[in-house]
Amino acid sequence: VGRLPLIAGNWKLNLDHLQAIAFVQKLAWSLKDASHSYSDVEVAIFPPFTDLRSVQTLVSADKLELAYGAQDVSAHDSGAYTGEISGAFLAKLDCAYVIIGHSERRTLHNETDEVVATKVSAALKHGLVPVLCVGETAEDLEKFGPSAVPVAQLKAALAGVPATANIVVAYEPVWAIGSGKAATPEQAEAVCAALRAELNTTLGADAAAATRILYGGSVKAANIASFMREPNVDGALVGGASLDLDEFSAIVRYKK
Ligand code: G2H
Repeated sequence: VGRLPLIAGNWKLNLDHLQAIAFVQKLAWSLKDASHSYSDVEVAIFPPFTDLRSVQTLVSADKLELAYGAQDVSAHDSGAYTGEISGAFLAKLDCAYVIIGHSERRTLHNETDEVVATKVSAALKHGLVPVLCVGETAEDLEKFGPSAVPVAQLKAALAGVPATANIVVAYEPVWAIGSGKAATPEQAEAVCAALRAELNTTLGADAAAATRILYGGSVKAANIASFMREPNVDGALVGGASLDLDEFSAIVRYKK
């Protein structure tokens, strides 16, 4: 279908800037290893804010084919917002992406659909591609079935997003995050297909065809290929396994 698969590593609150430098150097070395080539996959990492300047320096100095972004962004550009980081600052560090609405932020930082929508607009305004996370809890799943909550979260986040916007959607069932219990490929495909149908309704056929939809939640080298075989899964958002160099390299080199 012409969508370039994206393998994205969400480091969460792990690896300080010195550890990030060592990790990115080793990752770059591993990805360049010609005996284990991979192709037609975009690789992105999402380190903590304080690592981004170091990552920018490494990527630009060594011309690495490695995209990166932040794990959150402020809805505001500047001003009296203690502790916030704006999209303008991230853009200056050459971030391509920013994760928005991760379930850990929705739950631990009370981010509502309205906040998420404002952050999506803020990211787009600064030329960042939002990696918009949606997903249902185990309770939602029981109450509303598999697609209702993720689709509603997507719909809410798209308010004010133009049809031509470049966004990535990540479907992360909350019950599969960090639990070691991934969704089945069939479950992931069903929700990703429903999300694409919503993109089609809200943004139109071109956006639905072009937008990458990732699966996230306990992705590892042993299960990545099974997800990538599904027609509506265009990549993965990887948490725990993205911190293990060999595991992450193996995920990037998945064979369908
Ligand atoms: C979901 C995922 C990364 P993990 O949070 O966004 O983490 O792969 O550890 O389940």
